[in-house]
Amino acid sequence: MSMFCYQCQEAAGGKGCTIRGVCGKEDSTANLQDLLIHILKGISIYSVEAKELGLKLPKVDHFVMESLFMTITNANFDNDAFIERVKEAISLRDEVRAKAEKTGASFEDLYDGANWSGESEEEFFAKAEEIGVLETEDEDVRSLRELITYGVKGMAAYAEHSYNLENGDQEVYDFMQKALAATTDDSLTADDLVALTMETGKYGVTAMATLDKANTEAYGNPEITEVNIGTEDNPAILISGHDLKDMEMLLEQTEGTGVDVYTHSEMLPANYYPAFKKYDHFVGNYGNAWWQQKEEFESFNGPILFTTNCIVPPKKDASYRDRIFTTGAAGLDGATHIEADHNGKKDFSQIIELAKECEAPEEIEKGTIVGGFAHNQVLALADKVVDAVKSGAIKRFFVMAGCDGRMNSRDYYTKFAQELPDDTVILTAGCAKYRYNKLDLGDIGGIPRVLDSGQCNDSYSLAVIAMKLQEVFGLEDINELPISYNIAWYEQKAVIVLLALLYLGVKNIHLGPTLPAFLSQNVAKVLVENFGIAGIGEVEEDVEAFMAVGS
Ligand code: FSO
Ligand code: SF4
Repeated sequence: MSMFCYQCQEAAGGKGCTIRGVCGKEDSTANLQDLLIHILKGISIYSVEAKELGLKLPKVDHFVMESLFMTITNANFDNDAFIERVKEAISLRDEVRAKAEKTGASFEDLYDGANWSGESEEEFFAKAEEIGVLETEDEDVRSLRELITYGVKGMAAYAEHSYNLENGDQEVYDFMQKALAATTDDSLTADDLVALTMETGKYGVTAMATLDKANTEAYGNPEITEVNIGTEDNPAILISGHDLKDMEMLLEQTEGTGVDVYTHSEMLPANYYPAFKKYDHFVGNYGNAWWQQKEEFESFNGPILFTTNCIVPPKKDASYRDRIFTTGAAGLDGATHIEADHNGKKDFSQIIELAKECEAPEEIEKGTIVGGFAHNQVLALADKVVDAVKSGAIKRFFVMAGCDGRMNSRDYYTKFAQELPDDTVILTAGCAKYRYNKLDLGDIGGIPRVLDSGQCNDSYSLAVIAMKLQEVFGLEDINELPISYNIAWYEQKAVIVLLALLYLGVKNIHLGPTLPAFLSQNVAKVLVENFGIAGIGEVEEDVEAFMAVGS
């Protein structure tokens, strides 16, 4: 079986994975994911038309969103889950087509994904050989179609978290389907697709703003917090991923059971929310970014709950293999998946029971790290920050949001943070922070030099902060601010964050450790010429070049 995937930063050889994913994705899983996307595009062709005729399709909205999320890098490695999804997708597609036709729509010369049907696993695998990313022959059109699709995947992840908090966004659902359908339209020119890429950024901003609202309405505004990174003596559960609703349910259900809760990787920012701080058994954060899970899950000793990516498939002899649970869009062959009931409630009792039989976590470090600088907290300190900029105490801000990853070249970001002059402040979000959040970089008049606003979706907070500073300083253009952007990317949520920043007018973003494999030379050229997108180079030269801007 062959495969082709180039959606993340680890794409083999900087080109694409063709035998097995560097992420651990099997060729069979990659093929099922491609087939699912193929049918989702078919569903979208019908749903766009049906919605124009006035139909409401909440089932489609949720199905398309959740399915997109399942195909994100490191989210789901469970073939059975994808086989089931493809079957459901085919039946939902046919249902939507029938509904649209009843309302008067007619369809001709349709995209294959809008017509093709199969029932068995064998048929699915045979079909998957014919479709996928490479079926678009023109390299530039393919590049733009994939850039849009990956942006929409990232958007779907954020929209799903909002949905779980009963904060849906109809325009975001509609756009995801419109964009998927547009990637099948051969009449669209490269210019049309560039315009659609920008529109993807626009809806990315909406999706992140909605999630910010959903999270803060439910759990309060993140506040400055010293997060414990040591351990206690009780058995415990480690929760990873991004879904705060899952976090809430786990804390509620573990209360009074004698089982503690720790966050891992992207769940760290849960520690900053007032609603979660009230739980005494919520001890703190254990370990580092997702890619260090193999060692850290061994020493944690207790069960691990993945609410989203990033999962690293465990080795066959990994001691923690049987301690892994997944929920939502996450999935792993052999792990127990916890489904929500029809009210969205999840029963985590089997995880809690398992935890009680496990040893307490082994302490791997001690101390605290500071975070919680989302927009509300930073704006509460606005006078102090503005004064520090006016007096020259803060010379420049560096937005270093995004992802961490296992490539050695990501050392660049640790060294870059160390090399930055003392009169600079790092604004971060996402798991990228683990490259420098335990370095003691000090503070500037009480303002820490690393301000962590939260998860990758909280990059939205960084944009709000920038827009507020623009207003305070009375600047016409956001790019006149003393802010540089040196962003680390890994998967498709970082793609939507990037497109959102471009939509907001941010220019000269540096992206590393490598540029996306899915950017063709011509598409990369458009991004360089219109937005000043650049890669990274050597640490010292880059720091010097960034500091020279505007001085
Ligand atoms: Fe990281 Fe993984 Fe948040 Fe991503 S844990 S890499 S961009 O899933 O979503 O930052
Ligand atoms: Fe390769 Fe990334 Fe695709 Fe995994 S998600 S198969 S590492 S390009």
